[in-house]
Amino acid sequence: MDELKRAAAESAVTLVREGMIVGLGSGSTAALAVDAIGKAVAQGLRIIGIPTSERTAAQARALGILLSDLGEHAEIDLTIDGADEVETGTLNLIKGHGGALLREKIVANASKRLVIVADESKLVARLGDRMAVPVEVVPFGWQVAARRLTALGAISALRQGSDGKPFVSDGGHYILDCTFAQLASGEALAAELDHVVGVVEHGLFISVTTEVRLAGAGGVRVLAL
Ligand code: A5P
Repeated sequence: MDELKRAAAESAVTLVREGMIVGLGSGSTAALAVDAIGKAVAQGLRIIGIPTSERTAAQARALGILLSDLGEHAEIDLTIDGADEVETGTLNLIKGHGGALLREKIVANASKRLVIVADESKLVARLGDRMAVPVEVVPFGWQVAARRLTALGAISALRQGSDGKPFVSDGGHYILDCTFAQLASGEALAAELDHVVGVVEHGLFISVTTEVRLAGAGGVRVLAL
């Protein structure tokens, strides 16, 4: 599995060019892309990275990748990130099982190109087939948001950290992992989640993917609309 992730990640890194502003994704597959960018930087490539999490920022710094932020660079040339699910046909995504969905979505929306790297186990016929939808909520009154999500058909679980306490995102928020018995349309659900008070952001990434580099036994396939 790691070799598939590496193949997808390295294939996407071939798109990185001298002088680019590059969004650096989060999660185990994106981390392999950051490793590969780090190697290229060590060999002289000059790029500026915009990290999507504190963890990725620490990894990138350790590899000598120059970092900046969206205040300095509001437009990103290329972002390479992972996904929890990729929907066949739409290339819509579920992201956020690593807990970085808010910064990932902001960086994705600031990017001219979003290239998703994944092994083929992430490809699904419909979003929600295998994974819950992570929903990031403000800790204050999170139960109110949870009740509204239940009314929308979700079975929600407050994500726990390894210490048994609620997981806290880089932005200081909680995450509710929401399972929907029938998720007819990711797009329609995303529009509903956008209006729940207390929800900061959700892990449905609609119409933002430029291409997916999907690794399987036969090699790396490029999926684009
Ligand atoms: C991080 O918040 C996520 O969106 C990740 O991109 C996603 O969970 C994929 O991670 P893996 O590459 O580790 O499966």
